[in-house]
Amino acid sequence: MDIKAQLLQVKTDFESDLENTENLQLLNEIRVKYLGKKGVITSVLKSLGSLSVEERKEVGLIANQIKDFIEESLKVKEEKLKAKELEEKLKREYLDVTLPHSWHSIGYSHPVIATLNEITSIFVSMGFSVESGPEVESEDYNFTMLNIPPHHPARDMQDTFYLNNGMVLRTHTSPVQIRTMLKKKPPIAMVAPGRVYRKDLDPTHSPMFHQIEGLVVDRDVTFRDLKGVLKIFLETIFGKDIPIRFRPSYFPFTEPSAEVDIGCTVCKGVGCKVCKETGWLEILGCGMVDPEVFKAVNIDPQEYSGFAFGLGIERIAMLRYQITDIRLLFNNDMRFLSQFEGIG
Ligand code: FA5
Repeated sequence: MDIKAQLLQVKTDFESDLENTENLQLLNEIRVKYLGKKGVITSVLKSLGSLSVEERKEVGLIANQIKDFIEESLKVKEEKLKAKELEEKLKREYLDVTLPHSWHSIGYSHPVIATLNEITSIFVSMGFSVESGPEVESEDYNFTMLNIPPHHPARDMQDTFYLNNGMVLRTHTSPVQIRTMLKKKPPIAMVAPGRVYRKDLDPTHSPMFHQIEGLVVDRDVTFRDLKGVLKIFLETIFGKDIPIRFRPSYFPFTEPSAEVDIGCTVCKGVGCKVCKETGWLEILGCGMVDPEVFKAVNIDPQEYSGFAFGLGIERIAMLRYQITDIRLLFNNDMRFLSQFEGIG
């Protein structure tokens, strides 16, 4: 076959190769096959040297036309294939923005923690600072410096977990009163939320529960101040119309002492199982700081006076959400807990 015929054959072969090419990788192989260094066109062009000048001109012209044709055709096909690939990719990666999204819950506060945070923030809004202390506490801070000497029967009021090393699991948040008064000089207005422990287990008592302690120490602090602060707090949390009563009581670290009752939130004072038919619910303990406590932390009781209070958080959460068994709060049953989504 002469060179001209060869070239025409090359063109025909190229056209059929191109026709059968359906992706960019094959297209590149065709480019190499026809236009590469060792490609068909290059080798035809190299062989032109063996021709006469006339023939070389003629064949050279045809060869270059075919080369241009191949280059142009490759370019057009490349664009087509690229467009096709893009279209397929878009189809493959189609995103239906109207589909419902998969649900990931972001979590929410436990009803006890939500109540604790809410109570803390009410006192913070009245100017109280927030203090903390350890859950493993010395007997001194948990009892002795709070005017409960060793072997005093008052220690039995709070069934205590004793540890082997002579420490205790704190039975109340009151030791944070001692820690704060040792650390800070009056005026003091602080609350101390935290976990406490007692050997207790029944529908209204748990071996681990939460308390929040309050302490105010300054010159001329009176029982009226205590009543005012607690009234604001209880009305904020239970509503303006909540009946409140102060009942004389006894705590070794306050004198005089009181317990505060609110009108039963379940029966509205008529009498029911929750309030044991009394119409009232005990909500917290409080009183004026006993001079013996001031002496233990080197604060002069002639110069300063103060009040303190302590309340159980679970008790408040149970009243607010009408929970009848404290153990529900600690079983971690999602059917129970999920009812509190969005409360805090
Ligand atoms: C005290 O713990 C005193 N420290 C409170 C106090 C502080 C009085 C400052 C005066 C001045 P009491 O033992 O009553 O007091 O406990 C306070 C509250 O903790 C109770 O009213 C009750 O709501 C809650 N509480 C007590 N034991 C448990 C328990 N086992 N489970 C859940 N809540 C409890």
